[in-house]
Amino acid sequence: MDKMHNTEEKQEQAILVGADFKSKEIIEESLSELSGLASTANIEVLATLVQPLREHNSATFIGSGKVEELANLVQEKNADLVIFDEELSGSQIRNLEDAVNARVIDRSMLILDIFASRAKTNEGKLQVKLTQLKYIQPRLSAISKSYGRYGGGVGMRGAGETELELNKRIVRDKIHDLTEQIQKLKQQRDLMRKQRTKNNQKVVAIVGYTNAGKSTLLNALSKSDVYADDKLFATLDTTTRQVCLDYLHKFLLVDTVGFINKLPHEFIEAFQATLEEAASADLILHVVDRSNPQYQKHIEVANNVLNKIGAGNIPQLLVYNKVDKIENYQDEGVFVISAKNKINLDELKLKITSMLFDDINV
Ligand SMILES: Nc1nc2c(ncn2[C@@H]2O[C@H](COP(=O)(O)OP(=O)(O)OP(=O)(O)O)[C@@H](O)[C@H]2O)c(=O)[nH]1
Ligand SMILES: [Mg+2]
Repeated sequence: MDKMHNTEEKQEQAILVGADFKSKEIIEESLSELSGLASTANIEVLATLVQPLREHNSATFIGSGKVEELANLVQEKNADLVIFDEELSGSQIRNLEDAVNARVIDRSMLILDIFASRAKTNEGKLQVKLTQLKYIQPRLSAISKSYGRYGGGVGMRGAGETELELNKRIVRDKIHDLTEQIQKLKQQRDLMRKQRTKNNQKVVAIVGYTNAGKSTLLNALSKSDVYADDKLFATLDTTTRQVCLDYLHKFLLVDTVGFINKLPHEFIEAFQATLEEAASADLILHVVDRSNPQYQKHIEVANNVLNKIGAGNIPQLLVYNKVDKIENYQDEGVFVISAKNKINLDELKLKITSMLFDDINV
């Protein structure tokens, strides 16, 4: 049982829907990731529905025949939740709920729900709440109607926790208030960064897809004990540790929140303060779970986010992690490690240091 969630809470049972202009295989791959997100949020997946789209139905996202199929499936399986893998508008949520007679949420709402249960620091919590409220704002009437009908549950935890809070003015005021609080924290971070630059402190940011092994690597390189887990989005708060090659060559290593495909764009706005740690680093250590069949897609997603936050031009060291899980790994000319089994980590430390300091060569 996920200790972050209330154990008294009834486990929700859901049907997942993947509908996109992509091929059936790509939709299914994305649905299997959605399924992983669902189980992270303690949701039982009863069935999945796949529809390669030719056109969007503006009212219900999927076509009317598929809506009927979904409604039947909901009834047959006795599901209480439907999760779409694509972003839905407020009116699509409302129309779909009317048609299928169950609560409807989308991938972003699920991701934000997981974020809400993971954030531990004050800054992390503020940023998650701001992202949620920004996401809810344009969908407010549909979401408050849904709340009135079905009550809370996954997708609603952490943001507007009561029907009363799902009020236009309250949401707007909260967004304003949170933005101000985050701005203050950002100023503190800026100050700390200036101090680091003054002291000529080198900073290395570990970035990558969620579950790549970033926190495990931070722990292994700095011999510390940051929470690492086989769950999506185990880390939502930045942690910084010092790593020393010798007393002259040291750097700060920053762990960051993991990236995922189809991350809501509100995330980047709200997490700006945290992501700036990566955007202002001297080196990006891009960690990849090489044992995941989707690893190339993961690299692409991470690079897209890095570009969006203005970190696209920072020197980057790509490392393939979890090579211990691959039988007969063939050298692909990329630095390979196992953070968990501590393979190649001294070499990695030396490589990083050589990229940061001119007087170290490898
Ligand atoms: N087999 C194997 N497992 C690893 C390796 N590195 C990390 N893991 C496992 O992968 C899972 C995820 O590791 P984390 O360090 O939490 O990953 P993360 O990138 O910080 O994930 P988020 O914070 O959720 O984005 C954990 O169960 C780790 O034990 C490795 O080299 N080999
Ligand atoms: Mg982590």
